Amino acid sequence: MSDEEEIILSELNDEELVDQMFDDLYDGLKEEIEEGVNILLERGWSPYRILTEALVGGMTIVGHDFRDGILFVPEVLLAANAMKGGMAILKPLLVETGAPRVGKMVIGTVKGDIHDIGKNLVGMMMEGAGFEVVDLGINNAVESYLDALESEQPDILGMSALLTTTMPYMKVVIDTLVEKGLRDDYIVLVGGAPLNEEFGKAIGADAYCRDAAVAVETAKEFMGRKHNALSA
Ligand code: B1M
Repeated sequence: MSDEEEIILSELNDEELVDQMFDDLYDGLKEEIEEGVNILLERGWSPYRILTEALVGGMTIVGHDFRDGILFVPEVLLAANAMKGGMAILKPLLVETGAPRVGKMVIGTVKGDIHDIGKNLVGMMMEGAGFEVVDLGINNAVESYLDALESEQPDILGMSALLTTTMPYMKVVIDTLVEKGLRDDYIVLVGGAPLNEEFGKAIGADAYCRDAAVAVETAKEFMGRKHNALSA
């Protein structure tokens, strides 16, 4: 195909379209990503499938090339912006309107860390599962979490970190909760690419969540336990 030949997304089959979306995400083409998401929706793909297979799949490729020094921060920012365009279309579809509230979560990315795509995804999926979500955004110091816990009175505190240099800050937050005698008032869930189960245990979190779907399942499980304990 010559460079001048325009690709008509709607003429591609599903597999070709997803491959093209990987390329468009890589190139930071927000409008094309939005169009691709809409086409897949029209073809009956579930919002969750589009999110995981087309968007997260594409972002994984971006991540590899970022790691390998093929892509740099400006390009990755463009890719992130394109991904957010797609996520914005999916968000209302993942959020079941009128679903009974199963719990409330405050979530934020920790101090020193500005990665927010994964956190946003977790927030969206939690809302979709009927949780009320208060998003504190990025770069949260311990005070920001404490203020939100006091004003919002959530069931769950969620923390996200994408850097090996920022993940230890989660322990600072949990230790502060312990010092203030507040630790047992909340279910603390942590997540982010560099974390693992062992780390979650070591810092005193209730659970490490590998991805957004696991975060939802874990949150539901802990809410079930909380309700059982209260009604016992
Ligand atoms: Co950054 N970055 N970045 N970056 N970036 C990573 C994380 C990195 C792994 C890339 C690499 O080298 N391969 C690397 C970290 C290395 C390390 O520490 N081990 C890295 C680096 C080094 C950096 C900078 C230091 C680069 C620089 O400036 N030299 C810098 C740091 C800035 C800072 O934070 N202070 C930086 C900057 C950026 C951008 C701003 C360009 C951009 C962020 C844009 C944004 O978020 N708005 C960016 C991006 C996009 C990435 C990669 C490519 C993609 C992250 C992402 O969005 N993934 C990333 C490489 C990678 O992870 N593959 C990388 C998609 C997302 C859906 O997955 O975030 O893992 P993830 O979330 C998942 C799960 O982890 C989990 O569920 C989510 C959904 O399934 N989860 C939770 C996440 N949070 C949770 C919270 C929960 C539960 C589950 O609470 C209950």
